[in-house]
Amino acid sequence: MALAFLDRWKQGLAKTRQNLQSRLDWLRGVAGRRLDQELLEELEEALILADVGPQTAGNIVARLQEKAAREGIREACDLKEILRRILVEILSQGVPAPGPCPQAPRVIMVVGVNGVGKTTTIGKLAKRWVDEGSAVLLAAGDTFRAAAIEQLEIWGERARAQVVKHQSGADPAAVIYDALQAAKARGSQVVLADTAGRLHTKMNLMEELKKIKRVMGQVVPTAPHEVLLILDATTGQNAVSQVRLFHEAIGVTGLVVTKLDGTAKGGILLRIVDEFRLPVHYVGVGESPDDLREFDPEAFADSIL
Ligand SMILES: Nc1nc2c(ncn2[C@@H]2O[C@H](COP(=O)(O)OP(=O)(O)OP(=O)(O)O)[C@@H](O)[C@H]2O)c(=O)[nH]1
Ligand SMILES: [Mg+2]
Repeated sequence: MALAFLDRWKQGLAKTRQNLQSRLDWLRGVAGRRLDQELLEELEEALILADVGPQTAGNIVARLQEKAAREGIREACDLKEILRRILVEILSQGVPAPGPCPQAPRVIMVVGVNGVGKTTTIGKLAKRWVDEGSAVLLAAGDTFRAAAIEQLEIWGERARAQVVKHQSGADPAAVIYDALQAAKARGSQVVLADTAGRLHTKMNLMEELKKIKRVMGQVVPTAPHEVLLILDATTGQNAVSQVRLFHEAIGVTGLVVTKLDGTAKGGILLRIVDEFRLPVHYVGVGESPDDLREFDPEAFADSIL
């Protein structure tokens, strides 16, 4: 892996690393100690404090015990290396990232609560894919928040992607319908559909999202090909209930974790992947167009150890 890339990872995850490191500081002093119950309890506690959550912390310690027993390790000197292997195992699980979609347009529905970075992530993805040569169309499905449509248009210009929009307050499902029709007519390869994070009407957000999903399927029978849930890493444990809510309602296929540059709570990511078996496709490490990284379990594990 390119060194520069690892450096960017490490920069973005500096706070998470500091947090985990300060708590796992004893890792450096454990060389002579026995890998016993007391040590495992200390580790479990450190992991919980780093936002990994009790269930996943327990899982990590159980795996560690199992590996240590199998490999005949009785001393703590190799702890860091075993821990690293376990973190990579956990972060690599879940269904694999979807391959290229043979049927164009590939329709990606982007969801998440308000302010997590949906529109920004759409802009970053659009820029990346347009730069790679794809025709990308953005659907302004958030018709509720003031200025949401303009924000998407700015990203569209920046990324050189087309934008399909209606007026503010219009029916989001109707926007999505038109966007998918336009994508078919214009031969777009990818559609990124923005959605609201909160509604000001009586309609329940989940019902609205289900409706959008149905409408997508009416225009392109296999759509949506992906439902990307955006999570803000700084929300910590709250992200867990968001995953549950969206996954149960509309079936999430993958995650993007934003704002990892500004948080000490990257440990939450371990918990979510472990509990929901959902893959993290990308992470956001800043606000500019290039601050989106493909998720790399090994680099992530290295960054926090
Ligand atoms: N530092 C940092 N800021 C980010 C990142 N991603 C998004 N942001 C910022 O988070 C704020 C909210 O981003 P939006 O993209 O508007 O979020 P949203 O989910 O579309 O919000 P709503 O449309 O209100 O639901 C903006 O100020 C973004 O610049 C990231 O990875 N790092
Ligand atoms: Mg938005």
